[in-house]
Amino acid sequence: MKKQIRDRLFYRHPAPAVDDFCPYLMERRGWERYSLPIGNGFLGATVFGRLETERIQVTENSMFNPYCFPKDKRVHMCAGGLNNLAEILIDVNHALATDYERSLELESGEARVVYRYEGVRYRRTAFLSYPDRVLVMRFEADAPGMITLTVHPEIPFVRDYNEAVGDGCGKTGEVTEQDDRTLLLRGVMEYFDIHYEAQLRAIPQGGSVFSSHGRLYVERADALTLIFAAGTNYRLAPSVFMEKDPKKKLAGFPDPHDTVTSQLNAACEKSYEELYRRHTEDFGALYHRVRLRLGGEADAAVPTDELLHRYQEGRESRYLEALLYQYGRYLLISSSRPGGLPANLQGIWNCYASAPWSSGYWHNVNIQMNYWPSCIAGLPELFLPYADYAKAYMPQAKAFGDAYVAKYNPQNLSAPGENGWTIGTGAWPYQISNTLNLSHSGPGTGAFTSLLFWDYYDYTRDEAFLRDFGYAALRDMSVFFSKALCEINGKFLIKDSASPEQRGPDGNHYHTTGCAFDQQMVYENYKRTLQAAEILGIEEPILDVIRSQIDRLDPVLIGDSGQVKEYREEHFYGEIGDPKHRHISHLVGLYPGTLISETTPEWMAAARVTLQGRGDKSTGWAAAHRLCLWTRAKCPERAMGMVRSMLKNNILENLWDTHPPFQIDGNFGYTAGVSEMLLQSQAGYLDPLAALPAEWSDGQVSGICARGGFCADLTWKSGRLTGMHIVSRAGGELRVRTDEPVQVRVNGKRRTGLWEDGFVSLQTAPGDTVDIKAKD
Ligand code: FUC
Repeated sequence: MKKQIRDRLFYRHPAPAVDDFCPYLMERRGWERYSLPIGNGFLGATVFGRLETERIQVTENSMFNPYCFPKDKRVHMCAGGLNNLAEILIDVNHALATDYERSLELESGEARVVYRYEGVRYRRTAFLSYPDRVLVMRFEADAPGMITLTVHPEIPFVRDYNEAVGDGCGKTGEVTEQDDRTLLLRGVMEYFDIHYEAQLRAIPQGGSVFSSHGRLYVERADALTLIFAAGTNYRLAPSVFMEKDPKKKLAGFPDPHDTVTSQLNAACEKSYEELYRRHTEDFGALYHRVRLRLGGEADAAVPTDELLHRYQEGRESRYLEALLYQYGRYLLISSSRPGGLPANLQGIWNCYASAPWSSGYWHNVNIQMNYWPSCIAGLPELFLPYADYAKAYMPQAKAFGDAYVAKYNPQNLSAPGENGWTIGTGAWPYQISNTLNLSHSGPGTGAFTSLLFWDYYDYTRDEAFLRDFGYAALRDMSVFFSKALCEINGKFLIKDSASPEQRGPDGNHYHTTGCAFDQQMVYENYKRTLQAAEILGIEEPILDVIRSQIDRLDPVLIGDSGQVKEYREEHFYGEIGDPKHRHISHLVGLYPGTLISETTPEWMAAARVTLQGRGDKSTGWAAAHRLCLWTRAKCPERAMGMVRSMLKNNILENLWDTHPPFQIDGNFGYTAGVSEMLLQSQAGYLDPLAALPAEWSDGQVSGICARGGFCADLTWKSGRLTGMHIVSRAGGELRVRTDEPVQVRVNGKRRTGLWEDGFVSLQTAPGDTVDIKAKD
């Protein structure tokens, strides 16, 4: 039997030390390039695999200061934002080890280090357990009594430089001994009065342990388990967003001590083997839903950094392309779990005092991109943290809706809370921004967001979600637009409107009326609201307003270059703004929206002109967006060009995507785009191998999902679909595009007459399986 390869990243050397602790500069080489991330949606950790002093850096996503432009010019571009919780340093003193390997095991969610030192084989394993909510670090050796080490965790950025600036963003923190084997890390982030706590316990097998001066000394153990639990007094609740006084946002929420203590104690009652089993079962159940093989598996034997460098020199690797796909899924499983906060701009990993762009939730493309792969790549429930976040900020977003309508269209103002909701670009666990004073992105950002709720429903057909939250979110966004649109010459247009981050000739952000981004997003939201109302059997007055406005939005206008116009007033491509801008917001109706498709061939042709004009050369997430767009535009070789370009230009040695700096949106956008190269379903049917490039002529994917609640396995050879196995989870009509006639089996039984004019069509019941096979 062929040896099963494992999806893993591995290296023959520890993460090199390159100015790891420099808080002022966005130092990019050390932490973000070489450390390996693990996470459980509550905590993230990066593992360095070092031999002298191991470094495991831990992030907790509620440890925030406000985002602000610093008075201190030494800070890169912003101060505040997400803060580093802890650096767990472990003196091992094995500098002269041999046979070294460190790895990130994607299938089981663990970071491993193995090596030989003075004839003894050592092995370290670290994972962040979702079921047990703890970080587990295990040290083993193949000879007894060989584990001797010192653990000395640090709380970074205490006496923060911000204090000197006087902005109230101080951080206190102290490491003390709780008992002879447990350390306590406690402190306060002063601005939002965040109380944080972590406990770290050593459980040696054999040997001894004692604590002193904030350190744990382990001597001559046969094996050692370190267990780390952490939390803050943060709770995701509407009051956090509504409360204006930063010091009162968390008022009344319990100190984390009791929860952290019980999490630690509960984990310590379990054996290491049990903790490991519970973690790997949980992680693997999500990870194994999708499998992708594009060939080139011999490359699995090459260290990841070497494979990447080879690729960058022109020796491409189908294996690496598939691995990067799975890595996006791995990162989502690690950074976005029900009950936790959503994945931020860096997922759940940050070593700085001032994270790049504060590790915020940026709503003019970044946060949406984070969740684009969730449903199609078989991880729909990992989107729920964002839905929970939205539920919590909704009262504030509605208050912003009231303020917007009162300011710009007072004649349309209804009672407070009845003007719909709106959200600006910047958002964090403690506040969201409004659309009141237009800066660089129009109010379409709100519908860019609500589309996520529709897509979650459309893939899962989770009607309870639609009934309980999705519909209200879509409807209330429509209510907002119905009050915000201005009737101008028979059209309904957003005014003032802005295509994200574009600037006009004066160098300022360009403000206009009815730009394509805003109009397309209004259209998408209106359309989804009507569809959702029909599904739920709802009829209410707002639906008539939508019906009267939806055909007068001009969401797509074609210009003199044959392009989709970014602005109504533009004639030729690129006439206004930067023609090569990283944002490509006038194509949101192509992806993630569905307004521009093969059923609108003129618009589709215009979208290609625009994509061509924008150019493929771009930064991290923007390259990923181009990948998604070329894929929807059904240009497989252009999509492949973006796959190649991302691996050559935007991927770091640990396979994180860089903008620069590291932003995780690019990783997620890559996974979303590659998924759609293999299967699309936005046009009312499944389109297998929708944008399959020649380079991927043979392959297989299993567990990839489609709208309508379908899940599919695909096999193809020489660019031709040879087999497809579909499970209908929700029942309903199934249509599959296959240009050639095929054989069809439903629940194992041969059925004829289902293929006609390039489509297999049939009604399915929940649980039905459909097998489609090419005729030989
Ligand atoms: C958007 C982008 C920037 C950056 C930031 C986090 O504003 O335009 O390039 O990615 O988000």
